Amino acid sequence: MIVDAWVIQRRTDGSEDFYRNWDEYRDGFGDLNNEFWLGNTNIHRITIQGHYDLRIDLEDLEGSTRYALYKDFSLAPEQDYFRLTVCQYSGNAGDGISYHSGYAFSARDLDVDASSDTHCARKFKGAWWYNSCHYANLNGRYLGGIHSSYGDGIEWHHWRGEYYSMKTSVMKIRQL
Ligand SMILES: [Ca+2]
Repeated sequence: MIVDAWVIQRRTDGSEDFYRNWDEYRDGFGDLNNEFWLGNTNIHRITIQGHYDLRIDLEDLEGSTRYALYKDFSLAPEQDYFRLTVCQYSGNAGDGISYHSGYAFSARDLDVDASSDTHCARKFKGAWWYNSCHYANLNGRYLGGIHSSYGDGIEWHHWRGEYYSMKTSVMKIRQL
């Protein structure tokens, strides 16, 4: 049986800058063997082929791991700002992503989030399907554990909160 599976994001060591513009997130960037974003156009094209699960694996600096799993992951086309859809959380990390389902993708140079008075991508130094603003910021700065700035690291609200940046984040999709 051939399993159609893709890693769409990986953070491991801070070697890649993730504070980037819309076009770079659209087209993808980084090193496929290490840190990268696969690209929103690529992800959109993959996810319109069928039903995809999203699995997020997180690791903190103490070596603890957590995961979150969602069904029916898809991204809308670019003209709809790569709007996110996910359903049915399961896992042990807590549900950091349902809050972002239905929202457009914002980047450093494009604010299409749900907050009228905040440019969430700039405030939190990432690019994401920001609502107003986030319960997860996996494209934030690689800050390596506890940090004093608020919410701009690789954050996962329901596990380590907004002052702890993950050691590792991997986002994978898989067609069932
Ligand atoms: Ca805004």
